[in-house]
Amino acid sequence: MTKSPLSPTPADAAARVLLTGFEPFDAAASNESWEAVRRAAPLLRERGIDVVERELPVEFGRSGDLLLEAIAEVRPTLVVAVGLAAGRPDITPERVAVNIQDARIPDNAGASPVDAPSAEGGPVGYFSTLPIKAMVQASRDAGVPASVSQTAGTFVCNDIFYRLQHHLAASGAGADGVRGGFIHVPSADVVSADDAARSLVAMVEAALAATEDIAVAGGAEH
Ligand code: PCA
Repeated sequence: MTKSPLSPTPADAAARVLLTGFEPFDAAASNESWEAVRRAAPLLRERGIDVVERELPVEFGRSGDLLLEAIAEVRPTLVVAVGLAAGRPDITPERVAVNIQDARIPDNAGASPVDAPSAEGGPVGYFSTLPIKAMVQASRDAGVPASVSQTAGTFVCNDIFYRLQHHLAASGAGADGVRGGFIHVPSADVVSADDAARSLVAMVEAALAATEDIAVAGGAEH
C-alpha cells in the first residue's frame, strides 16, 4: 500500500463541512487560523457548500472535547481543523497526528503537559483521512503556496488533530464516510488572511471532490 488510507464518502450523502480555527494564544491579539476560517466559511456558502465554523480554545483536552461535541451536534461529513504555525513559509495540510502532548509554552489555561498521551491507550498515530496532496495542488492552483507537513508538532493543534482522528476511527469513519484532518496556516505577514481563506476554500473543495489522493511527491528530508 502506497497511499494513506482514505475512506469513501457515499455518493448520495449530503456534504456538510465542520471548519474550526483557534482563539489567540501566546500573547497574540488574534489567531490567523480563525481569521482564515471566518473568511472562508461565507465564501464556501456562496459556492453552495454547507459549512459550520467554530472557534476553539487553545487548551489541551478541552479543545478536543469541544470539537467532538461540535461533531455530535453538527453531524458533518467532512471535518477540517485549522491552526496557526507561525514559523512556516506556506499553508500546510498535516499528514499525521501523534498521541503525545508536549507543551513548549503553557496553553491558555496554564497547562504544560510533558509527554502525556492525547488519548490514553490510543495508537501512536493516525494519518489524515483528507487527500492532502490534492489539497496542496488545489491551493497552488488558487495561487496560494502550500506543501505537505510531516508533523503537526506536539502542542494543542496536534492534540485536537489526534483526538479528531481517534474519534473518527473509533466511530467507524469507513462506514459512515466521515473524513477529517488538520491544516496549519502561517503568520499573516507570510500569507494574508484573505489568501489563507482562499486556500482553505480550494482545499475544502478538493477534499469534498476527492476521496482518493493523487500520487505526487510531497515528502521532505526532515
Ligand atoms: N496553533 C497552536 C495551537 C493553536 C494554534 O493556532 C499549535 O500549532 O499547536
